[in-house]
Amino acid sequence: MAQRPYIVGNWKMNGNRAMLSEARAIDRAAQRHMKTEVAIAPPYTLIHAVHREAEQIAVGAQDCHPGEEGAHTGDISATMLADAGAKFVILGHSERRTAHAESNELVREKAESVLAAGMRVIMCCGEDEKTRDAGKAEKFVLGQLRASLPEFQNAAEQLTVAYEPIWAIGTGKTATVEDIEAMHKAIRGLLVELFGEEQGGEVRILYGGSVKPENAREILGAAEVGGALVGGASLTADSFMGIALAAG
Ligand code: G2H
Repeated sequence: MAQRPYIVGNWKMNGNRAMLSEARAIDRAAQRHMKTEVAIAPPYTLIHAVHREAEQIAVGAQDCHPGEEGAHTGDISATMLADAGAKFVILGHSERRTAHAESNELVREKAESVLAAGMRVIMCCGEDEKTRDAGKAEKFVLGQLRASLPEFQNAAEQLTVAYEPIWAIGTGKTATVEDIEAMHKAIRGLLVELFGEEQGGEVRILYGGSVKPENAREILGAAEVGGALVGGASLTADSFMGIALAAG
């Protein structure tokens, strides 16, 4: 059965309690537009508050520690996030792979802890501009995914992949529809190889990188694009739901 388009807001390090009004507005709008699955990943400090208020949208986190508990000052475990109401965790975002030197192995360990805590994984992947210019984007992205993905009992339900070319993140640049389709098809091939035709064929593959209401229809209409991971344009209900409405 085909899954609904999935539009996920990644608030990154933005948002305070005043932003809860945007989360409420997103939730109300999502109740009126059930054709699209809508979710937001606010900073840790807002997860429980959004969870308490939201009736329709799911709330998730932007990262977690791979361990369950212990002497890890400043870290948050997957079980703590689930306890706060999170239903999914974004992992392997390029901003974490770069600024926190996260390896594929560490990302895979984190994914295992998210699954053990009963949550879903949104696994990010993407190449930098140098890799694309060298014609090695597909090889790089598939290698990154292969090394970052753990085993899944039910990949179609537990896993979402987000393809985010690094050079398109927060820059206003977007990949061409042809580039997006080519990469998403290559990712689909890998998912089918890893998880079989039925499960691998149903995993949603999101596009991320400067998605906004103005370009959403074109991007979301591309082959194998199952939704979007949205940063800057998810910070207001108006622009975020503009994207969700374009999805379905
Ligand atoms: C890519 C995206 C969300 P933005 O990082 O993950 O952010 O839409 O601001 O490019």
